[in-house]
Amino acid sequence: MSEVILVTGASAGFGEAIARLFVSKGYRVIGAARRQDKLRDLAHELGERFYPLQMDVSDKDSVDKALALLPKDWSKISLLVNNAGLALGLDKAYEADFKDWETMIMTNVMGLSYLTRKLLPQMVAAKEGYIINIGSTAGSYPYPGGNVYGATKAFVKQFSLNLRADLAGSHVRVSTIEPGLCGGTEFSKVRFKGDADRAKQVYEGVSSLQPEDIANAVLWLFQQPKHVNVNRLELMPVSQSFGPWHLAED
Ligand code: NDP
Ligand code: 8X3
Repeated sequence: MSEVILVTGASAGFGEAIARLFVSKGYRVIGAARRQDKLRDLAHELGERFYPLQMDVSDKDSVDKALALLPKDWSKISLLVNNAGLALGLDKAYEADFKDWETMIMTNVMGLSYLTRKLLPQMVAAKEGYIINIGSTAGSYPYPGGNVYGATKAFVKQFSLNLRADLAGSHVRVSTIEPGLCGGTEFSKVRFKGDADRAKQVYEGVSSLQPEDIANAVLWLFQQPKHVNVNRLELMPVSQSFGPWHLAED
């Protein structure tokens, strides 16, 4: 039986690309997300090496119940990819919607923490396993309107480093992948609440990263020798770079 990876947010974007790539390489993939229809379509396409698992990562009960439903031969997970996440809005902090902040924190911070806490004990007991968390350049570099989204991704980065400290000697690996601008996903459509035109403008005229680039990074990390731990992997499209200091007039 081939190794099992669990990827959250498998119904779109990075998660879907990760599922496709790992199945094509012979692994078995549990794909988790809320939208069952999307997971079913993917299961239809990918066949018996893909196991669709409906869950809302922001709801601990939903995570617990979904994981409890896994058949025994799918329950030893070699790699957890905490990918489910979202940005909502691009408003300044003094104008942003509290509900959006709560949803981002519950999904990007608590969702990732629930899955990690649930699956770590079996990895520690087995003295092997790997957790790859999807952070973002937004967790390192601030931008206007990035307020809580960027802060949730800073959490992802620091939580992952702190996990490394707790897991020393356990042989369990932890990495963060921190991508910059990446097109070909639903990310901006979700951020702009379904405004497809505004979402499209984000990527116009730029060769942005693509979901397959992130999937390749996940596979590369997973296939490194077991004594190697890449702590952080930051990726940007070549056309993305840094802004100068911003000085506001008094
Ligand atoms: P998409 O919007 O295309 O995909 C997000 C996935 O997360 C979907 O499958 C969605 O599934 C799932 N998801 C969202 N909320 C929940 C929830 N509560 N429970 C379970 N699943 C959930 O975005 P991307 O693929 O672009 O983003 C994936 C990750 O990468 C995110 O964490 C994002 O912050 C990060 N990222 C994205 C970048 C980009 O430029 N695109 C750059 C850097 C990081 P469903 O709606 O079916 O539940
Ligand atoms: C997504 C990249 O720059 O839109 O994490 O925040 S960005």
